[in-house]
Amino acid sequence: MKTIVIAFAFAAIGIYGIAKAAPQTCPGDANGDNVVNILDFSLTVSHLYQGTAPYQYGDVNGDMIVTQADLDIEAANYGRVCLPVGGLATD
Ligand SMILES: [Ca+2]
Ligand SMILES: [Ca+2]
Repeated sequence: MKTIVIAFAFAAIGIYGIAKAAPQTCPGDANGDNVVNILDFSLTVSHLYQGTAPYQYGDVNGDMIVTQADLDIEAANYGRVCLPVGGLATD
């Protein structure tokens, strides 16, 4: 049973890119890939008006619910590309 739960969790991450965004470093980045684009909108819209843990499933403002406010932040930052924490690799 534990293996099934872990496998499901990895599958969910693969499908939705659910990695936690770092709102302080990349506002509007819902899926944590350091780019604000249609994938972030898709993640947020698919969880609209759902409660969640902070900064998960499209909650980019951390208020634990996915709303229009999250979409507004994504829209305001659309196209933003952020450096990953620690900067770029040099080799
Ligand atoms: Ca993103
Ligand atoms: Ca929110």
